[in-house]
Amino acid sequence: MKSLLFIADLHLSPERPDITQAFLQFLDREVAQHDALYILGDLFETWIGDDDYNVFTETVSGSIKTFSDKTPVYFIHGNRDFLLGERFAKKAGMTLLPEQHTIHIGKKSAIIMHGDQLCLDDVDYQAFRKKSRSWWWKFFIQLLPLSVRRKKADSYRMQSAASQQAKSLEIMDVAQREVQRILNNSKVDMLIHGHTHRPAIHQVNEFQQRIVVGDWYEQGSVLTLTENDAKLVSLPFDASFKVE
Ligand SMILES: [Mn+2]
Repeated sequence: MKSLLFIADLHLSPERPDITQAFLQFLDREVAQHDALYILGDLFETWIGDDDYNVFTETVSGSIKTFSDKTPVYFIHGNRDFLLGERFAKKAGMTLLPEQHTIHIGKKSAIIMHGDQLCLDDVDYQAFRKKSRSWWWKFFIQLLPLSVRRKKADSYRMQSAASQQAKSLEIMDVAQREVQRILNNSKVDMLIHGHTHRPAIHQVNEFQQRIVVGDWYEQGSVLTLTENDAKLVSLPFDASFKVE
């Protein structure tokens, strides 16, 4: 039967080789076992441009390429890696998708996204998001030397960590009214996203579910979707790491 895999929020970085290792093992074991892999954003902890390549990024792109030679890989940008571009995607054999995309599996349909756009109550973040996703902002930022971009990314990460501590959990979670609006307007069976790091399958109403894929901070989180079933598993970073 057709099966699709979904992951999000791996936040890969050279500082956390254990997560990278778990991801590479995951790719190795799941290759050619499913019909597609969807990466729903924040694959990387930071991404300052496709011109910033090194042993770490080459290892990751090479491993995704080996996987995508057998199984298609689709990527939706997260709030950490929205500067990831066609050049890296091509190298990894991934297809970039728009920030909101509808997929079909058998008779079922799902809207997929990173999920940061659902957090409407985080007003400061939404303002930054609007600016930073504009073509002119991306264009000008990529003209800056890598060292300057790196400094900006570091200071943005520190600022956002500090402001997150001051914000309530409700503000940083999805706004239910936005979930309702999207589900009402579309009539899909599922809304699938990451970003909030709160893995769960929510029954929003009689017919529609919201599925949140978890992060990879202390364990892996993988959603396997077939026409009849949605299975969300959390898997430890060790040899037992296997999706059924
Ligand atoms: Mn995110």
